[in-house]
Amino acid sequence: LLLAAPGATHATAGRLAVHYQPQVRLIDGRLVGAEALLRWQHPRHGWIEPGEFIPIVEETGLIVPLGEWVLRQACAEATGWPSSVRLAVNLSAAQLGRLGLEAMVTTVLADSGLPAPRLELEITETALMHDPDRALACVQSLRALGVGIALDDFGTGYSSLAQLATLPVDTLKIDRSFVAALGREGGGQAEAIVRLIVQLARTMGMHTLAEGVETDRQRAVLRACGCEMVQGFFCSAAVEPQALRVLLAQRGQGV
Ligand code: G
Ligand code: G
Ligand code: MN
Ligand code: NA
Repeated sequence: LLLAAPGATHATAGRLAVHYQPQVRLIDGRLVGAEALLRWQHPRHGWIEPGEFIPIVEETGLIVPLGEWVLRQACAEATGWPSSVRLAVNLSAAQLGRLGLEAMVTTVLADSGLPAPRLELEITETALMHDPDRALACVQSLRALGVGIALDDFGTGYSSLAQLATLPVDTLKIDRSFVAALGREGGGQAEAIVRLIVQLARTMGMHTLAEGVETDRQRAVLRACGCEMVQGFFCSAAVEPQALRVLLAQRGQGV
């Protein structure tokens, strides 16, 4: 993996690339954003999903330079998108705890020319709870730059409602485990939870985005629940930058 890292030239390690998964607004089907997702193209094993290597990268601390590289790539790419399309980038817990994150984000935005409000940084509930005070200060400083904050995998962590109320979060990303159960036998409980999350988000002035939407049935239930945006295989898997540009040209006016 080290040999696949940016700047390395070892021929057999393959290369890292950033792919983009569309985020679609339910009321009009418009493509309103895209999440940057790291991919490792291995010469023999093909595309390797980050779930398989991000944990290792986090253990070694390599996630800090790699995370910066992803942000740079993605911000540069997003400057070519219509201004109505936002870019979402994942931050790991290790990045969140580091001094200098705010300066790094400021520099990358300035270098790319991407306006801060077009960037949304995704933080998992778990990463926030690791050191809540520090995370809160960090999130506040990022928001002061004008960057949006999304709470990733929401509903799977243990953040209390009191903590949520103090967090300056723009978007709740409803975890795919709830979405997977929607429209299925016994999916009523998941639907009730989704409704509660949407209500909670509204009360706190946050947007809602459901992840892992795979079927039209799920999309319809989510819409009925008042969820604003969806992301998942039903709309599109993460695609290469060029393919996203094609989607934006074709479907930017409605999917
Ligand atoms: O694409 P896949 O489902 O395999 O992604 C698995 C996990 O890897 C997801 O939780 C996703 O948030 C994370 N991930 C993907 N790209 C990045 C990245 O650039 N930085 C960080 N920190 N996590 C990422
Ligand atoms: O945790 P995070 O949301 O950052 O992870 C995003 C990952 O989820 C991506 O790596 C992508 O491969 C995966 N993913 C995207 N859409 C779907 C989907 O509809 N179903 C499932 N099971 N996984 C998805
Ligand atoms: Mn994410
Ligand atoms: Na997620």
